[in-house]
Amino acid sequence: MGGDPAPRGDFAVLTDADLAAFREILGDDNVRTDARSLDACNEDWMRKYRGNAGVLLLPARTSQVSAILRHCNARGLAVVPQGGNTGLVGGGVPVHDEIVLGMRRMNAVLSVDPVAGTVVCEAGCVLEDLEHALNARGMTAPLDLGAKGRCQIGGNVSTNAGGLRLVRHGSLHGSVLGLEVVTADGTVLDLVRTLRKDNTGYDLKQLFIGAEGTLGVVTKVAMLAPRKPTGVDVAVCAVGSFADAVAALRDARTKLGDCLQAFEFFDRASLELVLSTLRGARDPLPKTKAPFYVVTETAVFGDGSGKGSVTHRAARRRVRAWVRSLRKRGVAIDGVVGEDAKHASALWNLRERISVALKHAGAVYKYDVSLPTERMYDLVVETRNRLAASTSASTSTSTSASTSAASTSFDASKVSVLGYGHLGDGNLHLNVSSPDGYHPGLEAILEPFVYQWTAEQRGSISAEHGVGAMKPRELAHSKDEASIEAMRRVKEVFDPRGILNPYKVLPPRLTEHRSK
Ligand code: FAD
Ligand code: 2HG
Ligand code: ZN
Repeated sequence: MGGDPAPRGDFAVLTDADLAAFREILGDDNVRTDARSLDACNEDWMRKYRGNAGVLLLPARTSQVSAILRHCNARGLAVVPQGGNTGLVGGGVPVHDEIVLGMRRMNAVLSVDPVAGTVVCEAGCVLEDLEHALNARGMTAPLDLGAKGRCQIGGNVSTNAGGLRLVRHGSLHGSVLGLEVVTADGTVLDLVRTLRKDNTGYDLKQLFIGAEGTLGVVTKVAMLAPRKPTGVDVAVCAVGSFADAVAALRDARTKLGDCLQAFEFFDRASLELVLSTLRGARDPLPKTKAPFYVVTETAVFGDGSGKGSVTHRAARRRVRAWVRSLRKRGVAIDGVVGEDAKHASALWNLRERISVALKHAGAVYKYDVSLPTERMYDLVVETRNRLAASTSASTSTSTSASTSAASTSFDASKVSVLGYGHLGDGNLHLNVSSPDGYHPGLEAILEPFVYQWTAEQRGSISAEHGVGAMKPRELAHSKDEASIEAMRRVKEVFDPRGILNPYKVLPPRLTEHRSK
């Protein structure tokens, strides 16, 4: 969990006068202090991080966000912006008693332009609701993730969420065209534009994409909304090694080319967990017990009547032929292509719902890393080896740091190490599932090992989930000190009193460490 939580900063404590000021801005109903509201906003999706906020504020307009921040900044009250609270690094919940600013009432889709292929919406719009609104106009959102039923566009932008179709759409740094942001003192930055081209100096919006609520509160988002495919095909192939999974990716890039929307993988341990945990999940290839599986999604556009356009039926034939050719050349052991939308969605679920299956299985240590594609799975193997070594060492008399921690008693035989992720993006999700709960001995085996190993490969310790409360003290594994210092100076520009999402993203300065 990245060690002990950061000590509380020198922020003001919430008073009745503050609550009265918030009621003046929002009305009584939207200043929540009841146990139910506070429980829900104080704890994260994984139930790993828990804060102690005394109030949840629910603004409905940018002017209200601005008035709230103006008050908090003047008073020195810390604030954590919260979207759908599906984040996986503890960024969206308080660490201590920060005020929670929930964005769910700001959920309108403001405009859709099918000709330009753009959409403008409020930050609290749930991704799936936006997707439905766009689908009705023959369009789609430029990202998709397993949390779509709950996560919000503002949260997606603030984490620079990657998701399942980054292979097609690229990152939000490219898809977001404009933002409206309220900075710490209540200043509203109107950066909402739907222009494709706008070279008028510094591209300020980029700073807020992936800032995890530490620089400002995102209130509106303008982004690209590509054409919705007229048909998609999902295939799952069983492969005999991770090298074959990479070979299949290489092959897909050349043979499926522009149609490729997603290229994902999961290992046997992930499949078994999903099959044993989620109701209705079925082995896609029951005759094969493969160590790895790859999932592809391909899209077809148009109805086949235009020049160069193909029908969905022809596109599906092409995918089937590709899967056959992988088998013939020994790259894949077996493969299946979704017969219809229901079958395709069942295949996707095997990959998309691994996180949900893990949640059912108990506590989980999550590592979300970018690595050179060929070496991605080595981290999973090395983590398993390390765990196995610590188990055997803990029964002997060894006194190494990790061993002595481990021997303080967690049952390593119950711990499982899973590897899956966005193979097409070089993004591994290493998950270590511990049915008996979080344990300092287990954590000592995993950290800082995972971060150091990733840094040695010049990878990133956060590919897509962000830094949050989990990794500020690990940031130096992916950024040099000069870059971290530049980030601190940017923070001072937009939030000089440091009230916005303190304890997240930026590591404390060494002097701050010493003085505490
Ligand atoms: P929250 O969790 O509420 O907040 C996340 C961060 O953004 C916090 O730091 C918060 O302070 C800040 N924030 C939220 N809203 C605002 C705002 N309006 N203005 C400023 N700051 C704000 N992530 C991926 O990248 N790819 C995936 O494939 C993926 N799959 C997931 C699957 C599941 C089942 C789950 C539970 C999570 C998954 N995630 C994934 C992680 C998570 O869904 C994303 O990080 C998502 O973008 C978070 O959105 P949210 O609205 O829930 O934000
Ligand atoms: C995914 O790709 C998400 O499924 C979640 O990013 C990954 O839970 C995780 O580790
Ligand atoms: Zn992911």
